[in-house]
Amino acid sequence: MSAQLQAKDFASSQEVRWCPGCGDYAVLKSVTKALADVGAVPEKTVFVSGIGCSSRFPYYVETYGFHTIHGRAPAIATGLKLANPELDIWVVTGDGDGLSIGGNHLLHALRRNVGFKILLFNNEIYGLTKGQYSPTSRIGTKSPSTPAGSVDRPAQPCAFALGSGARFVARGFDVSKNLPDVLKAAHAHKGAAFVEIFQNCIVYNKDVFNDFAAPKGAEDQQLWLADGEPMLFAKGTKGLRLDTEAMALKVVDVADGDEVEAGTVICVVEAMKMENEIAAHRARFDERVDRWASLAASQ
Ligand SMILES: Cc1ncc(C[n+]2csc(CCOP(=O)(O)OP(=O)(O)O)c2C)c(N)n1
Ligand code: SF4
Ligand SMILES: [Mg+2]
Repeated sequence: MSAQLQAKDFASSQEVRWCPGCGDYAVLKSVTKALADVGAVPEKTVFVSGIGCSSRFPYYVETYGFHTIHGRAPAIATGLKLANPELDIWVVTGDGDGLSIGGNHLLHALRRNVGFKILLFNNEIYGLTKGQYSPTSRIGTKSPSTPAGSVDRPAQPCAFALGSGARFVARGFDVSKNLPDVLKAAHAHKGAAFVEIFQNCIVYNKDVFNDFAAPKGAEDQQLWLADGEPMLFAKGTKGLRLDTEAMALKVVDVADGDEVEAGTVICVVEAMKMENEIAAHRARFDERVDRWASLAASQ
């Protein structure tokens, strides 16, 4: 029996061409750690990417890989999964690759719930082509293609994934120590698993995520979801409550750690998903039965 592989065994011998200090290095480290932890088999693992700095990823992992066409990684990964369902497939894409030219392909992979993991490296910019604004750039982003500041409202990758029918949607950021666990949870999911990873492009969009990702003080802005746990953050002093009038989450102070009093929302990821689906199906079925019954009665 072969020995358990370590994270270093999943790092390839290729020369890494990302800029020194790019957040992609940290993501690579988390991915190789997650691969080792889940006992990935290199010859059964494939990384498929499109075009962009992030899409250079397959060169740097010691598995099979395809560096494909701009925006088309989900299509190629779909073919791969159909041809060989046994493969463990990871798609790596960027905010430009996945949401500009490849938005359509991403939507259909999620809608069809094809069994691969999709890692969208969101640096809110086109890194490879020298810093043009992307679909996720914030309003006012100055770039070679928006010299006066962008005016378009940014797309929200996780909202896009949810709207496309994704069953597993998660977020992390490049230097987070929790990222390997997020990746392992995605790996454990059977259908399409979507993970948005905030990634610092130190050359063209430096520190845009500092308000929640900087090493100092930013943890007060982070809320790590755990199944069945209340949504608390800032060392348990703040939580999220559902404002039922606005149907939106709002931040509440959790006085003396009493999350029940504060009405903090509980995260029940798996159970909620199933229950919502069953309830929606049942409601639609009941509605149809009622309609048929009243039609029959009126004839
Ligand atoms: C058909 C086609 N159109 C445009 C390009 C130019 N191009 C290459 S990468 C890229 C955007 C990459 O941005 P993103 O996906 O965010 O990756 P990043 O470099 O930021 O990681 C573009 C527009 C291309 N290679 N092919
Ligand atoms: S341009 Fe930005 S995203 Fe690309 S390698 Fe350099 S720092 Fe990373
Ligand atoms: Mg990008």
